[in-house]
Amino acid sequence: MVDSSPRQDTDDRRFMAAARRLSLRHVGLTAENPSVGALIVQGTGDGARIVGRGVTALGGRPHAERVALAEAGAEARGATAYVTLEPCAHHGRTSPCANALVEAGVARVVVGAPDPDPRVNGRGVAILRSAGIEVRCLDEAPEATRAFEGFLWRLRYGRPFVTLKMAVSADGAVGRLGEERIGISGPVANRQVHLMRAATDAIMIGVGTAVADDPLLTCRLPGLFGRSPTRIVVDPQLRLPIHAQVVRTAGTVPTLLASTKNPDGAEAVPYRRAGCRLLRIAGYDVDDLRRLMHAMPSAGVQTLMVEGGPALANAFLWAELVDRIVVIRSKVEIGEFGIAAPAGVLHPKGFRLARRERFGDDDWSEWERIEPCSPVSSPTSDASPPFKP
Ligand code: AOF
Ligand code: ZN
Repeated sequence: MVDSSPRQDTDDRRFMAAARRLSLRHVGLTAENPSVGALIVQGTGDGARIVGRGVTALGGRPHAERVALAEAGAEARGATAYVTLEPCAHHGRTSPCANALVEAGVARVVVGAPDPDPRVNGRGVAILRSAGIEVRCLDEAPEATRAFEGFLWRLRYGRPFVTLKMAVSADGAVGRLGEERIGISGPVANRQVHLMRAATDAIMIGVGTAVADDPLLTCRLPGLFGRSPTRIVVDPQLRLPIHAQVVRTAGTVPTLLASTKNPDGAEAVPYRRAGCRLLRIAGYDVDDLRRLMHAMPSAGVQTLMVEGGPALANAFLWAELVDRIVVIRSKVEIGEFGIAAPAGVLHPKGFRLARRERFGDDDWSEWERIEPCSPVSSPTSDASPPFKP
């Protein structure tokens, strides 16, 4: 790392934070490509001026640096570029971003996080340095990678980044036995959940929740319906009612059923006719869940929200497949026949509190995994308990 003066350090952190905010705009909209932010800045301190800004374009191309350099034009010469991810070093539809920065005459590049893509992986920084450009790689803070954690998880672990979300009543319940959906979280927290859905590739629930609650699982914030993620129902025996909301709307919002049944078999036909896709699972123990997770990237899923059912939640926790837990504690009391929240959600072990907010009457806390997860893993052969979705 290149030493930098305190003043330069202040500039670097300030502009990197701005580049990160910019990158959030296209999260979930750049296919398997990460949403990257780039700023081109002339001058320092009070005299600093942003002359170019870019975020990875919708669909993943052009890359952020290209967009920012195009805006900066000749003003890129001698400037500092802030990029949230190491500039690429491979030839795609265009030449590498690292070369584009060199050609534009940028003097300094500040990088927010290394790119683990084997085609890049340090080569981007090497191209810059060998052209005499000063490169500073900022220490990787948790917020550094938030905009592209799904991309990182696909490359590092071969599975999506998994967020487990649960609304828990004041008396520790997630619902009431034998009853349909009970509103536990309030409207303000619910809007936050819908915002999370808009930035997520897929939501997963178990068939038990799909039958009991008949949820729609879309993003219903004004103007954001089109950002609704793929709905995935773990339904080993295909017992989801054909008139369930997720099936009826499968023509407009992608719906995937994970089932042990033959996707081409007779039982699958009505679901397929309704527009659902079927993904075959061998069974429904924890190893099958791991296998299912490893099949997700090729189904276009790099970020996954697990939204339903204590059984599914427990299975994910048991399998150590949870990367972030979002717990919404409400003041509502469920009382008799309450379905207890998983202990791993009430007292997350191996997680640290990363964020805490008050949304309306609800307490919202986000817990992030402390230990890195195991490397790209195939499922273990240890016997693991089955889960009943
Ligand atoms: C950058 N800037 O804005 C993004 C980058 O399929 P391609 O050719 O678009 O390359 C995808 C790879 O490029 C992706 O895996 C990641 O390594 C990098 N993404 N790189 O310089 C960007 N989005
Ligand atoms: Zn690039």
